[in-house]
Amino acid sequence: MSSKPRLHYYNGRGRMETIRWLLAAAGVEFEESFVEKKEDLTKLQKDGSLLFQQVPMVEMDGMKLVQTRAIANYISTKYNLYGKDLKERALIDMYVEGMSDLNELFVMYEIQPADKREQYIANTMDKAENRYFPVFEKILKDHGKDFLVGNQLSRADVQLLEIILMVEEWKPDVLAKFPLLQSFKARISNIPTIKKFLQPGSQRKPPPDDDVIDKVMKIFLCPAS
Ligand code: GSN
Repeated sequence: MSSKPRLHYYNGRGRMETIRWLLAAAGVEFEESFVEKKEDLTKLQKDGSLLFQQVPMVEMDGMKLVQTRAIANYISTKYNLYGKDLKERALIDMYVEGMSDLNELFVMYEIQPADKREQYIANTMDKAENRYFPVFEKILKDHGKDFLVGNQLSRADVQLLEIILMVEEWKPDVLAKFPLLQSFKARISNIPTIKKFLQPGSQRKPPPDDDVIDKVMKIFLCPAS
């Protein structure tokens, strides 16, 4: 039997992408079972695999883990991406919760009606540029180290890089005003496990296209027939 974690989700970013990033950063190989249609979700729900009838779900270490935050916390703790003490962990939690709020806007993009998407993304970019990125630029400046917290890689660094790259897909020059975020991006992208994840052919998912959005709508939003 395989001992690799198995990720159950649709073949797109959504809430699972951060989990993929954290495992990849930790150098952990994983397998994926894609929920392709409503029946795949119904099957997982009926066989009792999903505590709250929802994905993401990750099978690892003999558990069927659900709830994105709980999964990310477990992986971060297990692979030493969660700071060296309680205070570092508190900082990481604050930073990561801010990133999650921004990330959630991208997750929700996938369920916006077509005629609302342009305005929705403009609002999201405004939040990134004027609320969140200035905060992380300042944190790097005040801390004066290579990483957001302490002196070693944490989930905060991994999740910030994930979100920077996502925002850049919509606005390539978004870091122009943020020199420390530019050097942070270069530095963290160059960590071998992360560099590998950024190569084509990795399990990193592309931005959602119309097909993925259509599939997500059919699996999660349409009532079962
Ligand atoms: O963060 C979490 O894992 C949960 N608090 C929310 C998970 C969730 O909303 N899952 C949806 C899929 S949309 N994005 O991940 C889901 O599985 N819905 C199916 C249902 O029947 O509720």
